[in-house]
Formats: sequence, C-alpha cells, structure tokens
Amino acid sequence: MAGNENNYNAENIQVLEGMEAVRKRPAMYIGDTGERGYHHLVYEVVDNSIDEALAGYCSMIDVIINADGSLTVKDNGRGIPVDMHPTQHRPAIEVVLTVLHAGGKFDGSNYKVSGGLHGVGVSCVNALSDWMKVDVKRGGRLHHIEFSRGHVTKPLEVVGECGAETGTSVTFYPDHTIFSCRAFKWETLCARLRELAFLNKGVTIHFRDDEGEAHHEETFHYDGGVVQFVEYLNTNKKPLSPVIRFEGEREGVTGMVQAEIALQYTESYSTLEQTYANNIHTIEGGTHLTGFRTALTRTINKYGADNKLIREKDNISGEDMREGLTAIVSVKVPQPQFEGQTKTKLGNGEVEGIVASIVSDRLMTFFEENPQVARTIIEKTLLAARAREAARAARESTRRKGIMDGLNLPGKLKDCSEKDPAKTELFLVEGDSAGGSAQKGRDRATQAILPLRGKVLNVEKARIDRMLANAEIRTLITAIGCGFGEEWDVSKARYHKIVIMTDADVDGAHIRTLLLTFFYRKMPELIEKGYVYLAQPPLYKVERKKKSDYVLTDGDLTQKLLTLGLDDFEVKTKGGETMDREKAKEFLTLLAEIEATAKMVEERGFKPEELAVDENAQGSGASMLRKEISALAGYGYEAKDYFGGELKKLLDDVRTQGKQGLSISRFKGLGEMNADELYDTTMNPEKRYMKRVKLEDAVKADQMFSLLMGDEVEPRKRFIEENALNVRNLDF
Ligand code: 0RA
Repeated sequence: MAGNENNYNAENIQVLEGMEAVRKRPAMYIGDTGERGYHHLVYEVVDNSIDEALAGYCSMIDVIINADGSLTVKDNGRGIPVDMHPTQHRPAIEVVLTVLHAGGKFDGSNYKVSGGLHGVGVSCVNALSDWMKVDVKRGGRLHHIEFSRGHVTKPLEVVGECGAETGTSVTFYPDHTIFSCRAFKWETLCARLRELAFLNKGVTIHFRDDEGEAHHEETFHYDGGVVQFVEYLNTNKKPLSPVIRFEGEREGVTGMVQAEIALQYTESYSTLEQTYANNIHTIEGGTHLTGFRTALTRTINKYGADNKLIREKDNISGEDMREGLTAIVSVKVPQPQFEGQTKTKLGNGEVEGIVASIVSDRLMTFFEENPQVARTIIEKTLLAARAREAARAARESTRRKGIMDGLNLPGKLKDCSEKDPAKTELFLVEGDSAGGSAQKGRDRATQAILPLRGKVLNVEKARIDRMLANAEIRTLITAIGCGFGEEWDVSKARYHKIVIMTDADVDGAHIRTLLLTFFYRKMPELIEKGYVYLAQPPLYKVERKKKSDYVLTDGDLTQKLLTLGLDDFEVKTKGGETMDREKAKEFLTLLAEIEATAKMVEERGFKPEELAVDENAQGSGASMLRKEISALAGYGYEAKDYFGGELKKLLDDVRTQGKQGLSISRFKGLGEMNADELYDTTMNPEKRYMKRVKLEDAVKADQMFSLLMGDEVEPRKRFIEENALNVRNLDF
C-alpha cells in the first residue's frame, strides 16, 4: 500500500501549510488583493469548467453573482471526482480543492492546457474564500462539501440523486479580511466571459447578476469562434476584406501546439492584434505574435512581388502591412512559459516557427484564391508606406529643429524646474485664459503647463503624415518627450503625470476625447503605465457665512443641500412613520435621481409618468426610471405619489430650505476661476481630486474610439441615442 497512518498525517500537514501559505502571501498566488485579484478568483474557477469543455465533456457554464455577494460557477462537465484518492486517503474532491496545483492533472496527462493567468487552481480560491460550497453530480448521486478558508467544515456527503446528469457547482465568498475589493463588477466579468466564449467556440456561458437591483443577464455563445471575435472587434469599422481564418497544429517540444488565427482588414488606420495562449490574454505579446507578424510580412511581400503589385523601391515595412488590421491569434501550448513584467508574454521559442508556418501556408493560398482581396490589401499597404515616408520626412525636418528630442521645448510650454519625471506633472489645459490662470497658480517646481488652443486633431481619421504636420500634436509630442512612432521610448517621458484639464461642458468633453484618442492610439504605453489623468475641476462654489466651499458634481451639490435642508425637516413614510435622518437622506437622494432621469426622458420627447409604468418600454432611460420608481416601494410610496406632485414638493422644500443662507455659483469654465482658486480646487496635490485613465478593457476602448471618432456614422448615431440618457455615467 502506498500510504499508512503517518503518511496521511504528513500529507495532511502539507495541505494545511499550503493553504496557510496562500493566505499569508496571497499576492504571490493571484497577483494582488485588489480589484484584479478579486476577479481573478472567478477566472480560476471558470477555467476549470472551460477545461472540461476543451476536453469535450462540458457545453454549458453558468456564472451567477449571488444576492449575498458570493459567486457561483456551475457546469455540466464530468463533475469533480468524489471517490477516495489512492494515496491521500480522502475523497479526490478534497484533494482538488485543498492541494495547490492538484487541478485536474493527478494522472500527469496534458489534460489541462488552460489554467488561469497564474495557473494556481481552484484550491487557491478556496484558501482565499471565507467559505466555499461545492455540489457535484456524478455517478447518479448529488454530493456536497463545504470549506472555510481552505479547510473542510462539512465533509463530503451524498445529499440526493441526480440520474444521468453530471456537473460541478462551486459557490464561494471571498475573504474580505484579505481583499480590499468588495464586489464583483458586471462589466469586468462580462468582458472576460465573452472573450472565453469567443475563444472556445460552441461553449455557452450564461452570466447573471442577482446582486443589487440591476439583475443583468447575458448569454455568450459563438459557433463562429475567433471569426465572430474579429467581427465583434470591427463592429464600428468599415471592412476591406472578409474575415480570414486559419487553423493548424504542429508537434512542439512538449506536445502538440495548436494555433487558430482570424484576421480582417478595415479602412481604419489603427491596428488591433489580440493574442492568447491557452485562453490567457498575452498583453505583452510573445513568440506567437512574432511568428504571426513575420509570416504576414513575408507572405504579403512575396505575393506582391510575384504579382508585380509591389516593387522593390516601395520600401514597405511590417507596420505598413498591419495598418487597418484586426487579428486574433490564439494558441494552445502544453507547457506554456509566461514571461515579462506582468507574466503575459509567451516565451515558448518553437511557437514562433509553428505559427509562422501555419500563417504563411494558409495566407498564400487565400491570396491565390482571392486575388481581388489581395490587391485591396496591398493597395492599402502601399498607401500606408507612402504616408509613413512623408511622415519620416516631416519628422526629419522637425528633428533638425530639435523637436523630437525635447532639446527645443515649445515656447507655449511653461516647464517646471524639477527634472525627475517621477515628481513632475504636465497639465494640458484647454484655452489660453485657463492656461494663464494655471500658469500663475501652479507649483513651479513640479507642475508644467501646456495650453492647447482650439480643437486637437482627430487622429482616428488622419494618417500619420497629416498628424505630424499638425502644430498642436507636434507640441504635445515634444513636451512629453518620448518621441514618436519608430523612435518612441516611454522611458523618456518627461512627466509621470499628464493631466488633461478641460472645461466641464460639451467642448471640454470633446477635447478630452480627442486627447484620449491620441494617447490611446499613438502612445498607449502612457495609459498602460498609468501616467494619464483627468483633472476634476469643481462645478460649483458654495459660500456660506463668508466661508467658501467647492462642489465637484451635481450629485454632490444635491447631497449638500439635502443634508443642510434636513436639519429643519421631518420626513415620514406613507404609513406615517418618521424616517431617521439617514433613511430620509437616502429617500430624498432617490427622489433627486428620479427627478434627473425624468427630466432627461422628457427632453427626449417621452412622458416619464407613462414610461415609468410601461414594462415594454425600451432604452436605458426607461429601465433606469422604472428601477428608480420601483425603489420608492422601500419607503412605502409608489409611482403616483411622485408624479402626483406630492413627493416632488417635498424634494423642492427640503432643497430650498438647504439653500437658505447659501450663495451658489456655477463655474462654466476653468477660465472663470482665478489662479488661486484653480490651484486650490484642481491642481493642489493635497486637495485635488483626479481620475487616472485606465485601460482595463482594451476591446471596449478600441470599439469606443472607433465609434466616437471614426467614419461610420450610423453606429455612432445609434450609440449616442442609446446612451444619451447615460451621459452622466459615461466615463473613461
Ligand atoms: C479533476 C479531474 C477531473 C475533472 C475535474 C477535476 C473537474 C474540476 C472542476 C472544477 C469545476 N468544474 C470541474 N469539472 C471537473 C476528471 C474527471 C474524470 O476523469 O471523470
């Protein structure tokens, strides 16, 4: 026999130590204990179900955010084995859920090609969960087991029968003494689950949110896999070619390497290449990306030369051949090596040649069979090469003037004296007058000011040569100091905080979007490194007894007025009970939200009192209003109490009371603040509030910029119509 009593104890101690190790250094196992790590827990569990799907045993995965904040992942796979483990003397399911790396491979097979980013397995999730409950349908019986912080609290037992059904359901509640994040985010999980459904065609992933009032629900299922992924990415772009898909496999060093690639050319000037290794988004690229690019360049060059479409003097670069390209490269590697700063760069050397060989063969065949498409792509490539050549000439002339290397800083830039970029900030300010105030008010040592006049060029619609001819863009490039295009070097950034400071009006929002488009398309590393910020100037100045105070948003102002007003008011439920102060404030906040939504709905030509009770009314405004109106029930009121005017009057009265003795002025633009005010409210590092621009969902960002800034008019119109009511939530 492999084990005796002592052996069992020794193994048991290892398990305990393993779980403790994870709890002691959670970041080592899941990256961090913030928002990322919190969501990573979900991915680890879902990956196990995806593995079952890849092995051909599972077709459905349900993910549910439960009302209590826990999360369930349920699949119809084989079910985690529940029989006695041969050496561990306890049910296999206990081993899978408490032994690090036990995953699905105790037989040493290559079954598990997936595996989360850190590949730590579901046992880590267990260790980091306040509790975990698992149900398994297997062998005709329904089994149940429970854990707390990685230790069994309710041993495995049979709790019922299940006939021929099989599957696993894991529910866990993250340990909030470990995580700083408190809740799962619908958007974040949606993006990943959608991506998984694209990458694993045929799998159905059903996602539901039972927490809060929102009750979102979405099903992801794509029989077209990566082809549909590319179509999805290009929703807002004009296609130049059909979506081209290749698939192939080759024997690698540690087993069979599979590759699946889909690509499409569009009229856009940007490139979007998303690569995956074993379903993990390899943000830093790696050998699969290199192989893909090499093959693309080689094949276009060869086909172009053979068919006299490209001449030697055309001097086309690989970059030119990727202009307007959207591509998904997905590989499955038995033992993936992840490298790079964030461990998202594929390192397995042989993958480069394997991907290159698959792409070269298949792309050449495609070109030969579709000469018209090949010609269109090559024409686009030639145009890109010419534009790049013109840009190079423009750059050359700018370099001669010293603009690219920052030796000759633009006169408009009011630089700071500090030279250490980690300590310095660059404010991009809308308009000369606000620029003047910012310059006067700033901390000269660490804050530089660059006033921008008028609209910034829309880089979504301009090729690189036109861009470099634009004075505003050149000034920006020089001030930032990283160079541009082929000479780009993020380590040369002259400031580690680049703050966009625009007015809180439509023009300001437009300029902000144009600048963000520029950074996202042309200097994405600045965003990845977290160097780009949005200043948050206050909307209001509130004076009371000679003391002034600044208020950031309309919502904050309402809160302030309600708080002050409630000093002199008593609010009752419909039943006549007096609400305590907290509850009264919540209630009035709800009334203010209803008022704002009703106003927006009205501006679009609808009657809010009708929409609020019409279950069939579509559009985000209708459902938002319905949701808010139904929340009135929590205070014993209903729709007609609001629309009848009684509650509206209460809101007005409290607000009016709150305004007593206050003088409120609204800032229409930054220029209305004097230098001291601007510094105090918006620039002073001790007091200001700024938003860091994050790039969490590259897919969404790409679509958003194509949509807002690109050529396609129809989808933009649709987007703006659908989201007009959500502008207060529209955020980057
Ligand atoms: C170990 C071995 C086998 C399956 C699994 C684990 C498994 C784990 C999870 C986690 C969530 N869903 C899951 N489904 C399966 C192979 C089982 C066999 O050979 O029958």
